[in-house]
Amino acid sequence: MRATLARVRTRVISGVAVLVAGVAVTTLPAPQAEAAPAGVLRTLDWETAADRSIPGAAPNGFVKQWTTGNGPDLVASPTRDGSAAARFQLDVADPLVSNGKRTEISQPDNQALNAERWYGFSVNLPTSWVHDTSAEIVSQWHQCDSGCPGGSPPLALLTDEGRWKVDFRGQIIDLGSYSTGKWTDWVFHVKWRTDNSGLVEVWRDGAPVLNRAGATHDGGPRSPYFKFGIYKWDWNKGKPTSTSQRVMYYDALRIGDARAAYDDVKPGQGAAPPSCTGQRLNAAGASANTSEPVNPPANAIDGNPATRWSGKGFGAALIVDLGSSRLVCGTKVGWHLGDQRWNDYTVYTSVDGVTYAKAWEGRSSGTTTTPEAVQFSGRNARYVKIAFWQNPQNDWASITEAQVIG
Ligand SMILES: [Ca+2]
Ligand SMILES: [Ca+2]
Repeated sequence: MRATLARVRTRVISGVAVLVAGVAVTTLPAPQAEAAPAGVLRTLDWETAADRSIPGAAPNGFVKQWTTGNGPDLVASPTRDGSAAARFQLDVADPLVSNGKRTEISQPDNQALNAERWYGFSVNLPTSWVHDTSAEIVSQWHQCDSGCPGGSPPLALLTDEGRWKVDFRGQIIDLGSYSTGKWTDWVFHVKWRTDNSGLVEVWRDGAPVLNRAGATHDGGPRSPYFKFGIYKWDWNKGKPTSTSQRVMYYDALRIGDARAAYDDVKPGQGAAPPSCTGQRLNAAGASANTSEPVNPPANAIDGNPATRWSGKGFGAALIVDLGSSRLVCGTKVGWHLGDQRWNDYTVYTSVDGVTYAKAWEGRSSGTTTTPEAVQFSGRNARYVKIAFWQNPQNDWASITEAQVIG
């Protein structure tokens, strides 16, 4: 019986091109086939072409709750599994969606009464997820909309004051500090009941962190439905906050029913995420904040060691555009007269070309004109900026070739 219930997902042969932010095109590797065990009602790990509907539309079986033009995007890095994950962004200036500041993907309000459900998913809060005086929800279970008591969601996973917290029917349960720049795995097991037969169990990174028996919601003709993404209620009415933007990643969602077990929905079941390859990534273009007209930025990515970009002064910077976000793990930079003088420089990476993070800082050898490799921890980036500070001979940055390494 269990075998007949198992659903084998469609094998997809080719990769799929995805419109990102209405401009850039990301080409992700080909999705792989997966078999879902009995009891797993839905897997959403963005590894099938059918599920790669964002940012335009919600995946099949879900509802869109984001502002057009600023919804969840697909990214190739970081991923919890396979070759894609969802990136959620919410800005303080975003318009209200469903009466709130939110970027969420929601189940429809059609969940069966007294349902038993397993929810497995993984959340990656990047290093930009700094402490804020204002909390935010990253997953929530909302009471049904019609004929229901209303009010706050009976269950929510949130970040507040640098900590993971669960809001269970108005009781805030502190689960300890959160870590950024890594995936955190979550499994929630809920028996949606209004009497003592209810249950909430929660695991973080495989360890049990919460177990509460008793009623799990306040009633109504249906069980609560699941939503995930970013919801920041203090932004609804302009309450004080110390951030203006939140970005996070989400992957490996599995929703199971009473036939499922922990292992059926836990994250980490899919293919391994991409790792650093050491291979050069193709550049789509180059720009700079200052350039000598005869030595333009494009000369630094033309593959010709005899041509160069030159920019004058402390902070002269070359920016290599990869065309789409990729896993970036290093650079190779060749300096004009690099065998005669060293150069101090900093490598920054950026997803959007606006906000940059430092990836590496140091000094070239001064002993070679061959591009010299530097490595840093892999991160998702479309833009790589090489900022020059000084050399011992003059105040010119002169780069013959700038390569970005995956
Ligand atoms: Ca994935
Ligand atoms: Ca060149």
